[in-house]
Parts: sequence; structure tokens; C-alpha cells
Amino acid sequence: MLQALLWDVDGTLGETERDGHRVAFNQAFESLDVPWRWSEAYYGELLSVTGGRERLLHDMQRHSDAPSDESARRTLAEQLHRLKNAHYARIVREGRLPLRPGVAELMSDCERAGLRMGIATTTSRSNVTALLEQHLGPKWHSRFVTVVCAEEAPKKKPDPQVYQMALASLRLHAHEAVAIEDSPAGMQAALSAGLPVIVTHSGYFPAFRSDAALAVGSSLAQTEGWRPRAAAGAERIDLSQITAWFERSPRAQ
Ligand code: XBP
Ligand code: MG
Repeated sequence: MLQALLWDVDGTLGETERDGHRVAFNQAFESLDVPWRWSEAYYGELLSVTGGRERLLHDMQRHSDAPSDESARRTLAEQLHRLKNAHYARIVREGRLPLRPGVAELMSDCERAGLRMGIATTTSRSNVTALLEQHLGPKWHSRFVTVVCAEEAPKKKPDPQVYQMALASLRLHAHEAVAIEDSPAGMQAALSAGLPVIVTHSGYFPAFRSDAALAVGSSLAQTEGWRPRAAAGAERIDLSQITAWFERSPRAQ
């Protein structure tokens, strides 16, 4: 029986990468007079590196004006990352990062049904707090039984650590919960932890090989185009649909 639903954050709750983190990284470069800028398309390529600090360090390899010694690079990455997170929080507070359609509704379904929810993300805790406080209010934390972020799970997705920690804190086995993800690394992290996964493609990941997912679609707000098909007559992907897919999962047996 389904006991919990675990939410990814970036790309799943909102289009936070293109309109949030990317913009904030560029503002951080500007704040420190660093001449680098990440275009929408280039940032899409950089997303193959998970973790903001890791992404910065990876990109420094192509800049001849980046510090040459390793420890200076790390210090600069730390500084840029801290600034990026501060800019990100401001962008969120300015109301520029809405939740994706259907997310708030599915959260409400879970609450009405008494289904526990958790957050499993390898983004920094400050980013999660900014986003969820903005959309769910100051008591957002009470809506989730567990909130595991990069600080607790330093091994970034696709490593399963974040999901393993979330399951441990819920005292659940993987076959008792379902994850919602948007990216190949996120899907892999959940699958490697043994969890059934629902994929809602985000802007940067409109298509990828996801045969191992429980269900795949483009938005929780619509039932068209999902594989397997969503039940006829429903207007969105609601908890009864998630439960129906879950019950068909070999992982849920
Ligand atoms: C997404 C990530 C993060 C964000 C940036 O994680 O890989 O690195 O891009 O956040 P998820 P940080 O999909 O698990 O939420 O700068 O805090 O790493
Ligand atoms: Mg994601």
C-alpha cells in the first residue's frame, strides 16, 4: 500500500533551473565582476553536472581566467554559490518562480487523504526554504514528514543517498513510497534506491529514456499524453491516479 510520496524540487515543483538558479548564477558572476555568463542553452548542458558548486567547478575548467590552483577555485566556487543562493531567494520572493501546474493540487490531495509527503532534493536547504515558504507559507515544513537536502545528502543525484535517507527517516521500505522527478539523474537516484518513479518532464528535460518509470508525462495538470494512459474523465493527475499506477508497479508488490 502506498504510504508516502517523495517530491524532487528543482524542475519538479517549479521551473527553478532556467528562471531561478541560472539567472541567479549570472547575477552572482556580475556581483563579483566575473565575466562569465550562462545562456539558457549552455545551462541545459551544464545540468548534466548536479550540484551548484560542482557545476561551477566543472565550468571553470574551460575558463582561462579562472584561478589556476585548486584551493583558489574552490574558494571562488563557494563564494559564487553563496551569492547565487542569496540571489535565488530574492528571485523567489519577488514572485518570479511559480509552482508548476498541478503540484499544489496533488499536495492537497495527499493531505486530504492523510498520505505522508517528503522532500528529497540535492539542492541547498536555503533554496527549498525560499521556494516553499513563498508558495506554502511560513508553516510549510509541517506539511512534510521529512525534508532531505544537499546538506544531509552530499552525494548528489543520481546517487540514491538522498532517497535512502528520506526512506530511513520515514521508516519505510522503497516499495511503500513513490518519487516524483523530472530529470534523468533524479529518476536514476530514485530507481537506484528501489523506488517507483513518476516523471513529469521539465523544460530542460522534455524527453529522455524513461522506460523504467512508473508513469511519464509532461504535466501534473493534464491527463493527455501520459504513458501509461491516465484514467478517462479526470482533469489532472490526482492522487487516485498516482495510487492506481503505484498498485500496478512491480516495485510495489
Ligand atoms: C538540482 C540540482 C541543484 C540545483 C542548484 O537538484 O542539481 O544543484 O541545480 O542548487 P534537485 P544548488 O533536482 O535534486 O532538486 O546550487 O543548491 O546545488
Ligand atoms: Mg529535478
